[in-house]
Amino acid sequence: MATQNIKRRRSRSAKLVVTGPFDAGKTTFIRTISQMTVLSTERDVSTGASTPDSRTTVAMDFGRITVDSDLALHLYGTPGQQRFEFMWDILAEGMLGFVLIADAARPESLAEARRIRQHFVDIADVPSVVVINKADGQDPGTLLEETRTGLGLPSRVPILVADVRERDDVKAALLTFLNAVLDHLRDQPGPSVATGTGGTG
Ligand SMILES: Nc1nc2c(ncn2[C@@H]2O[C@H](COP(=O)(O)OP(=O)(O)O)[C@@H](O)[C@H]2O)c(=O)[nH]1
Ligand SMILES: [Mg+2]
Repeated sequence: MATQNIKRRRSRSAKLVVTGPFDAGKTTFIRTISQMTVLSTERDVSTGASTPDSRTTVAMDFGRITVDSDLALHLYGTPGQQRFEFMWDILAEGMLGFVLIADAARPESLAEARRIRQHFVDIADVPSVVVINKADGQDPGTLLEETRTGLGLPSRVPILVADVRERDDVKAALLTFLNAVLDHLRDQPGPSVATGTGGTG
């Protein structure tokens, strides 16, 4: 049988969590860039007496993008409603990092974005990038400054303005994230000199 080489050629995948406040653009981000049909678990939002007029993700969105022949990014969008917050920890397990989407059309959601960011930072010391969505004509410089301040973002965390409906913008966000991963690896202590202990050969 000539299947051995095929079995050995193992391509890697990495998990990227896409999070942010309700309606910020998480599902759109994943739909814009994913190469496969996005698996979404959206339901109508129940807002008490009013009729449902929008949809929200109740468990997760899942999408996938190939970075090169050896690496695929698996994108997991978090649910927005508080009663599904238990999903955050499940989705965060083993993540390479996360994208936080801020909503420039609703500056009051910044406090919520900050709380969400803190939740993921507490789970793992991983690289992240902040994407400011729905800028729609607002001054980018001001937005970048105010969002960084509002989130209490450390200078090492990159932040950019994007329209997540645009493929090039989402690509730019993912490239910024991957560069942050490289920076993060550079900052880690180098690999210890392995001299055979513990190796299984
Ligand atoms: N004006 C504007 N609307 C956007 C933008 N990105 C997404 N939306 C809209 O915002 C709504 C919520 O987006 P969605 O991706 O479902 O948000 P989620 O709750 O974070 O998953 C949808 O109706 C999108 O079409 C943007 O850049 N500008
Ligand atoms: Mg959603």
